[in-house]
Amino acid sequence: MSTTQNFTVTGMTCGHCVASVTEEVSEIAGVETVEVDLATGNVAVTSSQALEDDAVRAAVEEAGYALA
Ligand code: 9UX
Repeated sequence: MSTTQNFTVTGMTCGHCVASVTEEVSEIAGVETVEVDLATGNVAVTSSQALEDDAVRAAVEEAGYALA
């Protein structure tokens, strides 16, 4: 059973930003899919377990961006 959680990332302005965030968030344990909407900054993450906000925050910051 997968769960979907949505986060808002600030600072993304191009497709390479999207790729970086997608790559980092995808590495979090349990994550199955990552869908990033560049226009809104929404990041929809499906995972096999609930994600800690701090884990997502760390991944987003590793990519060079921030959680709203
Ligand atoms: Mo695109 Mo994003 O050149 O920080 S990678 S703006």
